[in-house]
Amino acid sequence: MKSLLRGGKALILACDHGLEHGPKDFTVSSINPEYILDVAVKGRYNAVVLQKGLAEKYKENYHGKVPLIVKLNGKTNIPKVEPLSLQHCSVKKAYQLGAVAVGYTIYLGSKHEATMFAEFGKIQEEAHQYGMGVIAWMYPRGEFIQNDKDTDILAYAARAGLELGADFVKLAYNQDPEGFKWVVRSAGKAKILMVGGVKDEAEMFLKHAAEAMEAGASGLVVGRNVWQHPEPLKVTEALRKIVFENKSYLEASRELQ
Ligand code: FBP
Repeated sequence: MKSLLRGGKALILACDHGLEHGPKDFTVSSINPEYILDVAVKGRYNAVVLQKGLAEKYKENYHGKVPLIVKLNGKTNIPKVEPLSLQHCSVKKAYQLGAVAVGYTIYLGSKHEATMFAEFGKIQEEAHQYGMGVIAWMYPRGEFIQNDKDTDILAYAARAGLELGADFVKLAYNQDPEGFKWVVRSAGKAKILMVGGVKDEAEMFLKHAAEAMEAGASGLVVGRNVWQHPEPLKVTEALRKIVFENKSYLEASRELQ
């Protein structure tokens, strides 16, 4: 299987928000996918996450410059219903686009979780046959989830990702360094990647990233906290210090000056 990791760690840039949230996440600059792909290349990210449409139309902006992860499902945030996200891109298509891995969101706890489990199961087997890694976006969501950052529910999400065959489980940091160690432990040999989330004050985001890494995460898949920042490459360098050099968030924060 092609490795996403460098020295056992990964810093991945996500740009699948146009489908998930719509253009409101972007500025006049970042509405152009070329802007974010330029950050992915110049920031030496381990990979960039794209939906099929961007992967096809902007190939010249990433191909041979930064590895590709294709997100195979996705939904909008318009219907206020129990979350369900279904596959819209095949594993074969991701392979033809040159992807090193595929991503798939599972809304753990949703009334529709069984549908996503079944689809993910097929994707996982096919992706491994093609030699591609599999990243499960494990998001506890829906009317039965009271607190999606609860340590027990995140640990459950991590474990479910392992049981379902994910190589990487991407989930939110619960802002509890001790509790997050249990989340990481629950994932066993599946590697935990921290979700970036809604844009935070940069130093606070770096602090949480450093805590998650100290608790045993293998890296981050980050979007808005990088490309919504006016200096995305400075945030990237700070994150590189934390992920690849084990620096403290205070030391890493110097990159922001
Ligand atoms: P961010 O770092 O911007 O949070 O990106 C990670 C991500 O999982 C994206 O891949 C995805 O589009 C988005 O967050 C989903 O966000 P939401 O929390 O609204 O479901």
